Order: sequence, then structure tokens, then C-alpha cells
Amino acid sequence: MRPVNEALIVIDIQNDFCPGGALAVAGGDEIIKRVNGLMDEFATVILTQDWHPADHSSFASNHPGKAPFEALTMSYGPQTLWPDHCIQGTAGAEFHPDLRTDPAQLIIRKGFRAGIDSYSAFFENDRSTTTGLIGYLGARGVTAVTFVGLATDYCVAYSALDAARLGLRARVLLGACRGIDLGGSMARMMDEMRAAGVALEE
Ligand code: VGL
Ligand code: ZN
Repeated sequence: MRPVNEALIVIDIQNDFCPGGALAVAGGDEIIKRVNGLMDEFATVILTQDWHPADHSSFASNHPGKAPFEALTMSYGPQTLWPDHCIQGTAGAEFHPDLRTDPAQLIIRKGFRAGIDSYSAFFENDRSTTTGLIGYLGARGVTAVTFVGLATDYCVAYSALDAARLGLRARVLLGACRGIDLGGSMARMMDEMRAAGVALEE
């Protein structure tokens, strides 16, 4: 068992991010066994769930003439457009059936406002609207967080960067993550995490 000030945060291991899903991450399901095992080592386990309304502004389908993986400038900054994914209440938004969910004390949903995306577990993509997670961790005495899940270069990286920015000790277990790697995003986000002091381990 790890010290009680440490939490495991499992990012977006949902059907749509696994093979066969709408925004499948290569090998996304390969990490589940290890993630399930890690849950037994942490006193605090948190899951995140990407949770979009059908009219979400991150979906290319809601921008006539735009295709998935193109970029758009929103009021809060640049936004990548995605295939429709993780729509509230659909099978694609459910956790992968092999992922253990019983050990989790908190499931945090994000990206539920139509007008703004939320990669990070801590802030929406304006980098300032809070999800409330930092308050929960503070109240529980958590000062160190370990991230695993999908996708390494989007929701995992954004979450880890925000954790470091908020003064938490942040660690990513790369072997328990898989990435999308769009336009060099993997190398760029790895560099950003390293520069921010996020511990990158296998
Ligand atoms: C994610 C793209 C869009 C992720 C979520 O979980 O990394 N990526 N929505
Ligand atoms: Zn999403």
C-alpha cells in the first residue's frame, strides 16, 4: 500500500477510446490489467469519464465543413475537432467492461458543457474553470497524484500539467497509458510534462 497522501487518477478508460470505439486509441485496452492491479495500491482511487452532450463543440460534426482532427479557434483558444465520442448515456461513454470501478471513491465527469471541452481532470480547456477535483483532493489530504489511462498526449498530459501547476507532486506511468499522437502531440506533451516537473515513469 502506498502512503495515504497519494491518489491514483485513472483517465478516461471508456469504450470509445478503446479498439472498436469512436475515437479509438491504439492499444487502449492493453493497459487495463495493470490499471486494475494498481487500484489495490492506493487508498484513494479516482476515475474520470469524458462526458459530452451530442451537440458538443469539440465534435467536427457540429461544425459544417469541418472534419475530425482539424483545428478550430474557440473563444478560449485553439481546439482540436474530434469524431463524436463519449456521448452522455451511450455505450461508448461507459467504462470499458474490464476496468474495475468498485475501488473508485470518486468518478469525475468532464466536458459536459456544450460550449467548452475539458481534457484535464482539473480545469476545462479555458484552463481556469475548475472541475472541483482540486478541492476534493485538498479536503482528503492528497498531495501526490499518479496518472494512468487515455490518452497520454491529451487528457493524461493536460491533467498531469495542471496537477503540477496546482502544486501537487505529479507522476505519469507511461506503461499504463496509450496516446493518440496527432501532429507530433506525443513528443510535444512529453516535453511539456518533463519541463513542468512531472515524473515520467514506465
Ligand atoms: C480525449 C480527445 C477528446 C482524451 C478526450 O481522453 O484524451 N481526447 N476527448
Ligand atoms: Zn472528449
